[in-house]
Amino acid sequence: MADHRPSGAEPPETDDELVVEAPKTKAAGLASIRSSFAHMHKHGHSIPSAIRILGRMNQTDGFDCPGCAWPDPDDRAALTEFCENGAKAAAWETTRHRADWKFFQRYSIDELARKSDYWLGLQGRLTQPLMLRPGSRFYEPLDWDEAFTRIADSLKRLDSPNEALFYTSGRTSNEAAFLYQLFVRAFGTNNLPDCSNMCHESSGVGLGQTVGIGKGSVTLDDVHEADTIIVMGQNPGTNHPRMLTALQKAKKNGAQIIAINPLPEAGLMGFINPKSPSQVLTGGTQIADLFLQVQINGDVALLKALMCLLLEAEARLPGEVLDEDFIELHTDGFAQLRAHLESQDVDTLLETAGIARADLERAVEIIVRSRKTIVCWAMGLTQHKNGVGNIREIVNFLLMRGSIGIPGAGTCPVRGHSNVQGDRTMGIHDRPSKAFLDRIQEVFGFDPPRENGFNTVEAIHAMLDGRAKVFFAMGGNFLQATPDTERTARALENCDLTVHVSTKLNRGHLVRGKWSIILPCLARSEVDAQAYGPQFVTVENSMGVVHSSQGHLKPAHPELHSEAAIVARLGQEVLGPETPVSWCWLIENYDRIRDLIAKAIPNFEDFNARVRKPGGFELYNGARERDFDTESGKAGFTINPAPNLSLPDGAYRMMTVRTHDQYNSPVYGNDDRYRGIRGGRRVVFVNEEDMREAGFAAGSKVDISNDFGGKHRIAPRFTVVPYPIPRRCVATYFPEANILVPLDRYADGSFTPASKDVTVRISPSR
Ligand SMILES: Nc1nc2c(c(=O)[nH]1)N[C@H]1C(S)=C(S)[C@@H](COP(=O)(O)OP(=O)(O)OC[C@H]3O[C@@H](n4cnc5c(=O)[nH]c(N)nc54)[C@H](O)[C@@H]3O)O[C@H]1N2
Ligand SMILES: Nc1nc2c(c(=O)[nH]1)N[C@H]1C(S)=C(S)[C@@H](COP(=O)(O)OP(=O)(O)OC[C@H]3O[C@@H](n4cnc5c(=O)[nH]c(N)nc54)[C@H](O)[C@@H]3O)O[C@H]1N2
Ligand code: SF4
Ligand SMILES: [Mo]
Repeated sequence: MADHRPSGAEPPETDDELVVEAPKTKAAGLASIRSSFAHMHKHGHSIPSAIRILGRMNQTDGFDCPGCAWPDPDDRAALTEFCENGAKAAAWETTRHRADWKFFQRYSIDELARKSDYWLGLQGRLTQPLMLRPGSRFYEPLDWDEAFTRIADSLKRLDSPNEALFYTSGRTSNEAAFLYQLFVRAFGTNNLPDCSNMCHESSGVGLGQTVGIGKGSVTLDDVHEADTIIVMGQNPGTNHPRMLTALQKAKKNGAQIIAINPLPEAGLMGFINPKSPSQVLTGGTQIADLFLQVQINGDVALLKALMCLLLEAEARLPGEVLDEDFIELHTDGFAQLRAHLESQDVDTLLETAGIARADLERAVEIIVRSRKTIVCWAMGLTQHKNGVGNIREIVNFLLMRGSIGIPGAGTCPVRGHSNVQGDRTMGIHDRPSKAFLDRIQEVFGFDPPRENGFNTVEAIHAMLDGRAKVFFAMGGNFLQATPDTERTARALENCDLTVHVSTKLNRGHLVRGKWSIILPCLARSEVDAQAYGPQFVTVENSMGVVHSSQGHLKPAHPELHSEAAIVARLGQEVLGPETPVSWCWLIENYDRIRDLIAKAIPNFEDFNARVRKPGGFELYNGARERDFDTESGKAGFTINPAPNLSLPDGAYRMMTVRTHDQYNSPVYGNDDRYRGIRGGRRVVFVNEEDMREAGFAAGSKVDISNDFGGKHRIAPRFTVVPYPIPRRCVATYFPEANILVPLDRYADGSFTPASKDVTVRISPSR
């Protein structure tokens, strides 16, 4: 077995006191209020200051929560329209701590690499540009002018614009994203990998192919009106907590909820709304009416079995289950799907999924009550080799029942980062459509590059083999968000220059190209003052509502630039007289950027006026209107093979999930309250029967390893935690286990790394 040598690219093995308790069966409650304020306190805020900050979050005149992309209801609660994890995101961003130049004088990158991600995040906001010279182990301060000159020189020296990579994370505003993609395309490349590549890309591809739009079709009102809501591969109690309020409202209106997940996540089982004293007293409400404990990646088999049972039900109740009129008028390919389903053996499918027939029959009973069915999903479905197939099966299921484009029904991919959907709308895409590029050409008068750029997986390969030499990141943490941490680290180290535009220090800054630069930026909770006064920005939530976000806090440091201003400066320095726009003029007043967006991006006519309406406006969505933007103008049924889920002897299927105390790579704390974990992150959840068979006790120290593509990978010293998870399935946390996710195992058609289905072996630690 190869030795494991920590490279500094991975989180160190912290020796926190790990405490394991029974998992919770309900989310939120008073503990969530305590936790919100504890996190604000940890970042230096008194209770009045916490209330002042949180009270403006998600209000129409305030700033958009930097957490997830869940939409705001029209009837917002004054001062309290946020959840525990939104409060943590705000605390992390608005921290009173500062990682200034003295901090970087004190710690070398080697010392910083030995600190935990939690510790790095506690050090506070970055205040000035920093540079790491070749051979140096200390970041040193740099002035803004020199930073831009150096970056521009490196970009201009490249043999081809395609040797540069421009990554984006999903917090970037529409204004900054629009300018960024414009600059990158005017520079001459489509190399715009983004966090979507690792996230909902499979949703975008699967939905685009079948219903003609890569976004969900439902609104928040639809969720409230639905009769059945299926929540698959998603842990809303942690990752989209206010969704529980919407689910609760739907239940009050008569909806039944089916949860499909390998884990009985607390937020799927029950919810105690902390804002309701009666719920706090009575113990809240049950969320899932039916919990289907699917095995990891058993969803295609489950959905096929479900559709087979629906066909059987239709045979018993002709005309009541299928929506023949809709199928006839609006879809293609149903006959082939029906023939395919009729050739399937339901018992084999059920066995593959790990679901009992009686349970699935119960699901059918719930579903056939009404056509108002919504399917919500997130990473449990997209991050699989067959991630696109998973989404297409959901579409098959909805289409056969005509459950799309009517109130209370449709597709609901629940997005992650707060503006990840908007970034795509603005053109952050390594594979832009011809129509999009034509429009850029028409409006800006230059010929944008037409060939596809690199997505995340391709970008790592390009850095590894020297085809890409400059890596520029607009936010995010490319090192820890991507698979195969050691390979990604080598890829970044192979660059001539790495640049990170960031609010806070993360491990990605410690793995450096020959030269490395950090540009600190304003956060969206802060006042963004430009020549025409304070500016607001805009974002698009998971349901296609575009609205404004106005920061009101004093910037963490007077010298911080906004992301939009950083892009503009870069555009000016790099493109010089060849530039398609006057960058400085645009930055004086963001209305000017929005006027350009209105010209270049479909459905943004009159943007400045419409976005000033409190709550913003809803973008046109074809699928919502049954106006399917596909070649035939119809929605397409598809046939997707069920994956072979056999495992080699002694192997396990591992999913990497988030704890309740992290936002992707930023770690807010070392607890995962709902799953009963305190004080540690290096845990592996294992079924008790499997533990017995393998001879592991609770608390055993194990090494997790695998072999893929000729490479042996090992993540040492994890603690075994017995957990109600299906046999041969295990769960670990992201990013600790990313080292085990093979770079070249990704979703067919979307390149999304299969980080929810990693074959591993588990052995006692040596
Ligand atoms: N507080 C907080 N909020 C966040 C984030 C965060 O890190 N912290 N991240 C944001 C981002 S970028 C995103 S994309 C979202 C992520 O939101 P989620 O997708 O909810 O996040 P994960 O932790 O990856 O959880 C995946 C869920 O899918 C289940 N699952 C895994 N494999 C399978 C499978 O094969 N089938 C089924 N049916 N289920 C499966 C897991 O048990 C888990 O419940 O959250 C966003 N919001
Ligand atoms: N194994 C495994 N890997 C995964 C996943 C998984 O489930 N399992 N999930 C994937 C998913 S869904 C996603 S979305 C990616 C996330 O990938 P990324 O978006 O690249 O990563 P984050 O960890 O969200 O980035 C956090 C960093 O962003 C910076 N930041 C925060 N706010 C701002 C801001 O306002 N402006 C700027 N410029 N910078 C800011 C801070 O420096 C912070 O450290 O990870 C993916 N990786
Ligand atoms: S649900 Fe998401 S957007 Fe809403 S407050 Fe919580 S983290 Fe923020
Ligand atoms: Mo994500």
